[in-house]
Amino acid sequence: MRARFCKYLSDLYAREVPLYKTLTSMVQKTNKQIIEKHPELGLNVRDIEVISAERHGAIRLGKPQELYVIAKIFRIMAMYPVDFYDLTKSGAKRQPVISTSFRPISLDEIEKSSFRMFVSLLQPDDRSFFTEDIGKEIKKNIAHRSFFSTKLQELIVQYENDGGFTEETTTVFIEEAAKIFTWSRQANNRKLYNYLMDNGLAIAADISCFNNPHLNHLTPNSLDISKLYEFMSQEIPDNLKDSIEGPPARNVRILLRQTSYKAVVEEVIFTDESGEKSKGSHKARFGEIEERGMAMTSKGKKLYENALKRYMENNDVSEFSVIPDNYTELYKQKLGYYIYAATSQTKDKGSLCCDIDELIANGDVILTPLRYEDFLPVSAAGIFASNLENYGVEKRVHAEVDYRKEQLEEIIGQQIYDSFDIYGSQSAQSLMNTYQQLGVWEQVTNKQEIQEKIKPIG
Ligand code: OOG
Ligand code: NI
Repeated sequence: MRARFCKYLSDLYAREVPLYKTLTSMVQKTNKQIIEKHPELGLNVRDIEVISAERHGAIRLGKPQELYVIAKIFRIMAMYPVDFYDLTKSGAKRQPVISTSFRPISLDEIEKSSFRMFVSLLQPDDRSFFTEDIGKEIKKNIAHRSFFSTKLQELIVQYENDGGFTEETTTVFIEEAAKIFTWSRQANNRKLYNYLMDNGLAIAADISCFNNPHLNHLTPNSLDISKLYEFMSQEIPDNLKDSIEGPPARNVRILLRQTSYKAVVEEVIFTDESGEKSKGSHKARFGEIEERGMAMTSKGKKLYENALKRYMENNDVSEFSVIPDNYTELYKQKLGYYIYAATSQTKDKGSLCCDIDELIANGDVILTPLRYEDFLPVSAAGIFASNLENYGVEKRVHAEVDYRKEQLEEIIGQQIYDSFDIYGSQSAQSLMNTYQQLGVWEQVTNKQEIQEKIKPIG
């Protein structure tokens, strides 16, 4: 269902934003070249459609109730909230939203479709962004909006009662759910809109002066963002951002690299309170691309974050060289997550030891890096800022609001998973399976430590 939904959204977005179509065909072209040039990736050109169909989307909501229902919808597609992102603190590019991402969790589900959605919730009560009056006006403006069709609400209840859908209801569900994210061209409260735009709060205008959360972007996955970026700067250089967010180009890909086009100008019709209509334009939606690499442990991610902090101060890209650029060293220093697997050629199982490093060195066990399935707060802030042409908001008052993950959990009515727990659990599970397969599990001395990492998730 998730794969079908992703495809449906992609077709819809292609009709709404012509640039997106061009972008996806460029992604497919470069992905094909990469697969052909790098057989060591183990990818098959025949799978090009599947590989190039990977997407993440981004939407922005205005009210807690909206997030509550959205979470139910994603839950039906086996997408769970993972990690909490507080964008109100991200330095110069801070935005008045807190976020999470809904994504599949198990490796099986990720393989079926890795489709994920970055979901942000506006904080109109945050006085470091909004005056009391404006906060009130925003809330009033969206108090009565509802973009969940009656049919969709019925289907959610039906799913929760029956625990599944028929083929037919699945199709209707996908159509009704996708309607939430369409571009309506209809805006309202031009006075509020203008105020927010003039005061560096474009995101609040994008959220609160429209009747539904249009899809902000739908990002195809690229196997080589540097190459794709080069291609894009030749083909459609206009409005392409002049840098790539995330770690610099390396041999071993880590975390997430992204870049985008600046937002396209779209025509809107404003309706004011008296019902009078006027023409205007809005700039928020854009084309983004990404490349995903290995998931980093908390130690590895800290190294990256500290390097990034220094890099942002001194613009010296060599700051990132503290992160080793080969798998052996990354493994040795426990900076990345891996899946362990027993190799088939191991015959004389009786003679095996249970020292994992030895097993790896002898070729009895192989490692495959786990891919990073989440987002990066600093990159996200950069993405918000550049597509809104809104590089940060001067603090109105200095009192910072303390946002916590629990707040979003309460709204969603469900736990927000920690991505380190997920990667750690998947890695530990594969390690245990491998030991068992090799028949050495009983001799393993740190059984408990491994078992403790395995968590029931999803
Ligand atoms: C979301 C920005 C975050 C990403 O890829 O980091 C994001 C937004 O613009 O609403 O999508
Ligand atoms: Ni994005």
